[in-house]
Amino acid sequence: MSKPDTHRRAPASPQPSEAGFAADICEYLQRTPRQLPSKYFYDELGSAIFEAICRLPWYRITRAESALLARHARQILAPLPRPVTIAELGCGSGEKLAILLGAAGERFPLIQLIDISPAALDMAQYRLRALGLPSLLSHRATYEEGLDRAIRQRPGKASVLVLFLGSNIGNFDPPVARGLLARIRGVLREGDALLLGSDLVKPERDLLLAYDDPLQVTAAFNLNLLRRINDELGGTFDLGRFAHRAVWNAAERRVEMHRVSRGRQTVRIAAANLDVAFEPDDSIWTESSHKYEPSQVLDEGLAAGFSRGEQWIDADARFALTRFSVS
Ligand code: AVJ
Repeated sequence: MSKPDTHRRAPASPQPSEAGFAADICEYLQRTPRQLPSKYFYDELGSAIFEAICRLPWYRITRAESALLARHARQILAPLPRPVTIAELGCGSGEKLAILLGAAGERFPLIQLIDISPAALDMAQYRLRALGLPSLLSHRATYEEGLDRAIRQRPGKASVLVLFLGSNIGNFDPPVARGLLARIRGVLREGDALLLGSDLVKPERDLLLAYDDPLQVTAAFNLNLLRRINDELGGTFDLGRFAHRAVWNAAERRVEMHRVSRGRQTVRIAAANLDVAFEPDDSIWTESSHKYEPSQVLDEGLAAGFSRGEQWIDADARFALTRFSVS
C-alpha cells in the first residue's frame, strides 16, 4: 500500500463571483446576436448533465478520445523528460485522466486538476484518489488563471504535460483558440508538451444528432443555463418557452446552439438590472462547437509556437489527439 496521499486545494484565490456572473450575462445578452458565455453551463447540475451527454450514443467524443488515450498512452508520454507532471485544463470528472494514468503504467510526482466547476473537481478528485496518486492539486479557475497557477507549482526539474482534451477548444472562435494555444505555449519550456483533443468535421447529420440528441439531454444542458440565471440572478426565464436549436454552420465549421423564443415575451434579470424582450423566433446563442481538420490542428499548434505535432486519429468517430512539443 502507498503512503497516505496528499490532496490539497490550491492556495485560496478570488472565486468568479456572482457579480462577475451577472456582469457577463448582462453584457452578452445585450450583444447582437444575443449570447451567453458557455463557461457558465458548469454548475453542479450542468456538470452532471454534461456527464450524461458524454454517455449518449450520439455523442462520440468522450468514448473516442478515451480509447485513443488508452491505446496510445505510452507513446504519448514517451518523449517527455522524467519526471513528468500533468496539468489538465477542464478536467471535468477526471475520467480521461484516470484512463491515461492507468494505461501509462508509471507514477507521476504531481497531477494538477483545473476546472471552473467545483462539482467537476470533486468528481475528479474522488476518482483519482482511488488510484492512489502521490500528489494531487486542484485549481478552481478559468483556463488562463488555472494554467498560470499550475505552472507556478511545477516541481523544479519536472517537465509539464498540459492536457486540453474533449475538444474543449472547440468552444472558442478560431482567433481566441489561437490565442489560448499561444498562451499555453508561452508558459511552457523545452521538453514540455501539450496534448490537445479536437473533434473533426463530419457529416452534418452526425453533428446534429450529437448536439440535438433524441433524448434531449443536450437541450436540457443548454436550458440549465437559463435555470441557473433564474436561480442565481433572479431571472424570470419561462423555461418551457425556449426551444433548443442546433445548426451546422458549414462556412464557419461549427455547430451553433441556440435557445429560441416560443412567442413574444420579456425576461427580467434582477441582479443584472436588465429586461430582455423577445419576439417569436428570437434566439440566444448559448454555445459554439468548432470542428477541425487534422492538418488545421497541426497548423494552429505550429502557428502558436510549438515545434512539432504528432497525431492519433479515430477515423470512424472523426476525432484527433495531437501532441505538440516544445523545443
Ligand atoms: C465540452 C465544449 C467539448 O462542444 O462538444 C456538448 C460541450 N455542448 N454538447 C462540445 C457540449 C453540447 C462540448 N465541449
